[in-house]
Amino acid sequence: MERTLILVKPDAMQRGLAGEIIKRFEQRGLKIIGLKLLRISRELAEKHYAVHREKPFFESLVAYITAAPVVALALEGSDAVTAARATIGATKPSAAAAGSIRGDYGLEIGRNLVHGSDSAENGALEVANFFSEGELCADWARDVDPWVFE
Ligand code: DAT
Ligand code: MG
Repeated sequence: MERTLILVKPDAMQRGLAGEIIKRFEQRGLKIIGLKLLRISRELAEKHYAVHREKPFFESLVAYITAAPVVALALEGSDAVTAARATIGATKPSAAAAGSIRGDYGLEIGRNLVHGSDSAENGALEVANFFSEGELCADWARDVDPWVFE
């Protein structure tokens, strides 16, 4: 089972889309093992987006992700990273497929509503950056699991 970190970004929070966004991952069958509301600190934002540190958009990216509280979700499932990124849609919302979160609710790259980890390795690292082990319910089994996971 893979883990992925999802962030409902500040624009989605301001627009009242947190429930809608969480619902889509839940309905897909991904298992919620962590969920919280937090205001991302500058320090955590810089760590989370460290790979983009040298990019021209880094400062605006940090300002955006720290501008309002976010909902952080830790999800688990088979192929969770790929599945979640398909549900999220392409980075640039104007080009994201209709039916994806970004394709249904977004237009601009700097207001793309949601984050999802890009590899299984980063999924595990990012979940650990946002949740302590004690904050995760890592071992709960859903009655429906045999009907979601073969
Ligand atoms: P994703 O969020 O789809 O994984 P990413 O990891 O490449 O995309 O980039 C992280 C965020 O940085 C992305 O959600 C929006 C912003 N971003 C990426 N490329 C950008 C660009 N060319 N101009 C402005 N913002 C950009
Ligand atoms: Mg990314």
